[in-house]
Amino acid sequence: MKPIPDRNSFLKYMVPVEDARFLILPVPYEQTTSYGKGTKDGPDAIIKASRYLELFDEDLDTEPYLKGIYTLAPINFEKGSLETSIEKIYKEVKALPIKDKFLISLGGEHSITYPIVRAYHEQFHSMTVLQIDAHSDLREEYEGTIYSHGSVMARIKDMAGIVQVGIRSQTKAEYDLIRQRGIHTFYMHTIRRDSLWKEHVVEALGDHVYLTIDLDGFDPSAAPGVGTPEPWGLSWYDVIDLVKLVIERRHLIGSDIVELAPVPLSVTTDFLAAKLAYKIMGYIAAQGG
Ligand SMILES: [Mn+2]
Repeated sequence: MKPIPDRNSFLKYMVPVEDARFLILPVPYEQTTSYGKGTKDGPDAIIKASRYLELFDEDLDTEPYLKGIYTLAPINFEKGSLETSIEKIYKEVKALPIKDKFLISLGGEHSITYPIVRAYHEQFHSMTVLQIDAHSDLREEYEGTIYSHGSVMARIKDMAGIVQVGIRSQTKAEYDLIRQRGIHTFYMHTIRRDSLWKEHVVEALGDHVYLTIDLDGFDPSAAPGVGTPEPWGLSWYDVIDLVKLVIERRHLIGSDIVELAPVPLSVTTDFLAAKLAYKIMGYIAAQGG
């Protein structure tokens, strides 16, 4: 089925949902951000930027959108408790055909990953969550709630294995927890000294991998539009080469891109996030997926 123009969809094209290989789910959720605000505007900014991307991928020599992309309606968060919103994300993702299609969820703050992973865990049972991030997000609770963006991986650690990449900011308690629980954390200070770090990351992954990308894992020069930037992060090619290797060697089952807080008059991060989503689709399409 040839994709038809639709100006509100990712890349300006869509196919009927039954023909789509890829689903895009906007999750404009923001309730617990700590410093910079604006992640609720992230999904819309990514979809807007995506309309200006080239459909052709010169590295892969393909037009991945021909596999079919369907952009879902944004999740609608009415006023309610954190628990109600988290439950809503879980129910919406659980109702999607996540085993047959590849879902990319667009945040929103990082808290959204916990209910999404919960829905995946019910379908796939054994899985590893690969987290690209500057922060460990392993605090038992943060600013009075266990559903904070700063606690998201603490919620996930009892459901799935965790492999963290790009970490360069954490508490002593998080540092100790990583050692107690055998969590694989690839710190930025070791990545920059280890030319084989991507291989080591892949070796730490199980067969089924869910990928969560907090955009602050990137260096702030590449992705300035985040709420809590940290110096010296991953480059564009660090991230996409890792993602490519993971897709070649493991089963990538789903992904999210979170924490975009659009900056007025700068669309750098919006375009990076949109292209990242399209690269993920391209690598999956290149594997025949
Ligand atoms: Mn982070």
